[in-house]
Amino acid sequence: MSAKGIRRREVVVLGEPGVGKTCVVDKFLRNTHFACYEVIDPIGDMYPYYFRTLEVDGESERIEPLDVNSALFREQDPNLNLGTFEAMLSRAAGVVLLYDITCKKSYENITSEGYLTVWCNRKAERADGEKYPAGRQRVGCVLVGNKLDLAGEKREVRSEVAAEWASMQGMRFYELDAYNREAIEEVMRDLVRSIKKAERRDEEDIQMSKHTVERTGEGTSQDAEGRAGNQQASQDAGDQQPASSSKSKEKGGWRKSMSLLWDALPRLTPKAKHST
Ligand SMILES: Nc1nc2c(ncn2[C@@H]2O[C@H](COP(=O)(O)OP(=O)(O)OP(=O)(O)O)[C@@H](O)[C@H]2O)c(=O)[nH]1
Ligand SMILES: [Mg+2]
Repeated sequence: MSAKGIRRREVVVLGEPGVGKTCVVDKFLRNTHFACYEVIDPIGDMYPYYFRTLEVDGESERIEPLDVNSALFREQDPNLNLGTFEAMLSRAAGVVLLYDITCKKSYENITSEGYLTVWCNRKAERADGEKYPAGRQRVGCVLVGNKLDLAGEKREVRSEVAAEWASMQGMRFYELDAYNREAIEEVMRDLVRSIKKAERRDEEDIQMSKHTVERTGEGTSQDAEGRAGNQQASQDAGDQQPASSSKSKEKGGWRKSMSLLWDALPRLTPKAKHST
């Protein structure tokens, strides 16, 4: 919370290369037109514009978007300090999962590995040491298909398919293009709502688990709580749930840990997911 009572919301715009992350963020922050897009110096040029304050349901929210390339997490470039990007995902209050409606692969990747990457990097406990009963800290999330202006000739991802996936994860879904600042603002407003809901659910879980411990005089298993939470979340639209309580990057590397997580998560892989 800032001095004036305005809450800071660090949000990550996550997506494959070329989906329009920078254009969307730039439009939101500076209202510049993506046709004039050029590579900008993130410190010298972007820094003065790194946040915008929006009114959301009568409250001022300071939104600080960071754009992150989801391909970085699987490329394993030894020259890259992946920790910086993992920290962004761990810290973020919310995530915009962005894909390009003219590129099926960008949709497939963000709704599988991209989304799992978010969960893998969420915190297991709060700063005060209190563990998240669901296994990981929840995150506000929305799914967004960009480049809607090209839908006529080039669409590769049907909106119904993306909408169904988003609804199964309990998140809102939008299609827009980087020309449309109002639509991007609406996405950010909904993301703030999703963030608030995620925070509320985490708090409720913690209170509930304290209550259970007081009543029974003993703790409950972390795994069992995580699974119970997942079942609840799949029935509860508008709420996302941590993917798994095990962060097993150490054993067998990124691909192996991803596939282990994936196997453990049937609810994240609806059969119709990739039938675009
Ligand atoms: N037609 C159309 N083109 C877009 C839109 N958004 C972005 N583009 C174009 O898509 C290309 C990639 O946009 P970027 O914003 O650089 O994409 P990015 O996701 O930041 O890409 P990386 O930084 O390489 O990961 C640019 O040529 C943009 O002009 C859109 O809504 N419609
Ligand atoms: Mg970019």
